[in-house]
Amino acid sequence: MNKFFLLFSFISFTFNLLVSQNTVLTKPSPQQLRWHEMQYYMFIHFGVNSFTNLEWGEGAENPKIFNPKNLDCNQWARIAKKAGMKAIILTVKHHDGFCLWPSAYTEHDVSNSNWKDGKGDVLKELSEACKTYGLKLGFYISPWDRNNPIYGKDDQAYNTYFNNQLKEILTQYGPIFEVWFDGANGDRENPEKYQVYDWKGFGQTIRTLQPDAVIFGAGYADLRWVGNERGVASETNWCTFDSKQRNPSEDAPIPLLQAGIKKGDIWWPAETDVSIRPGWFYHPEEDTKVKSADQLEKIYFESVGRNTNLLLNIPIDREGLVNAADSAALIQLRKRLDATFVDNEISLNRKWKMENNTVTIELKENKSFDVIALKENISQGQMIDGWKVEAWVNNNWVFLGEGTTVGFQRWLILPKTSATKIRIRFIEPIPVHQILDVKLYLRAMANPLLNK
Ligand code: FUL
Repeated sequence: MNKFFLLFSFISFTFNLLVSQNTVLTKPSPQQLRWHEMQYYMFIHFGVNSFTNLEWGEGAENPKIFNPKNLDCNQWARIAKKAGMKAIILTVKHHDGFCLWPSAYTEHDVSNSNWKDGKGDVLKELSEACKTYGLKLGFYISPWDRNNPIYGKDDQAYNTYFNNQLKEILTQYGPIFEVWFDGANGDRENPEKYQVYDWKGFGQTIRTLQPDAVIFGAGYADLRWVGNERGVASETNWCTFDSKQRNPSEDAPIPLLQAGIKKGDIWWPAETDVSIRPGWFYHPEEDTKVKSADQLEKIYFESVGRNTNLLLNIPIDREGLVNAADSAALIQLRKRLDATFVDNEISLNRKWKMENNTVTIELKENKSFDVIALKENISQGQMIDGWKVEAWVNNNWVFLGEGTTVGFQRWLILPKTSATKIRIRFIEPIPVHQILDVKLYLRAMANPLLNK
């Protein structure tokens, strides 16, 4: 009787533990899960600033100055595709309020520019180019608008204006995968221009008209900012966050944006954004300041390899084209990544088991490697909090490196090692099915910025 009771208690305790572990874990929405797969896509900053050499336009620019005589969105999309990117996000309206599509709600747009005698629509041309090249399309739209005279004077009227513009873009250009809300606002401290946004209303418009889209940044977003514009995600990076720390109108504290919050009650993963040049918009004097393949590879490792997606900005020049220096750097990066992650993958025996929180993996033959890539089954939530890698060398387990979180994907650079077996020791118990994938690679090209 006693034994049965003990056995029963043990089974019910284990069952409850499993159920509670499973139910407390916050999980991504299907839209977020699809977004995690995107990994790498192009940001494009383009507008009146491209012609005035400014980063933040004042809103008083004459729309006529916008005249990219050789604009070719197919060139942008062709380069993005060749670079291995999955999508393009265009700044359809930056802080200056100038719209790259002909909006029925303002005169401050392409229809009053000299480009194509006011008959052009950049967003339309880009949406067609993206379709041709099999890329997804997203847009950046700045809520802060320095052109619109009612901004900050009549909250409701401006919110209606902004909402109407969202409706135009969300209904006339096909599927949108991401809406990017910029939190920047140079008038935040100016009581004359203090605008209270209707974040709930904007969110509803997006959910209703494009239910598959994810929202970045401000408002009730699906994705959080990574906390810097340098292209570096934190080594410890939880996809979860505490809903009480997410304020729709203000950035959460930077350290929290960087690391996320373990076992938070909302899935709010980080997206990394950075420009290939010092500025976001095109400035001719920056043609010689395009990031090198070494710098870009470091950024890629520290974003895509640290559980975020990389949104890499390529400014469009005054002709309406991606500059040759930028496209050359993008293609060099692609070649380098493929040489490592396509050509230099080390085959592993896939029948691995978890014993004592440790997974041991045999290599199909003795091979050299210097990168380990782990993936976690995030459809069930994020759990892994610490791990160490060891290799079987000269009949001994030799420590190679360690990490904290994994999430969708984590790459760790290791000392170059030849071995027939590796093992990963997890600090906290995790079910074996939480580890989705383990891969080893040998980096094809030396990069002084990436060596430990
Ligand atoms: C910032 C903006 O102020 C910059 O101009 C740029 O658009 C960047 C991506 O976001 O908040």
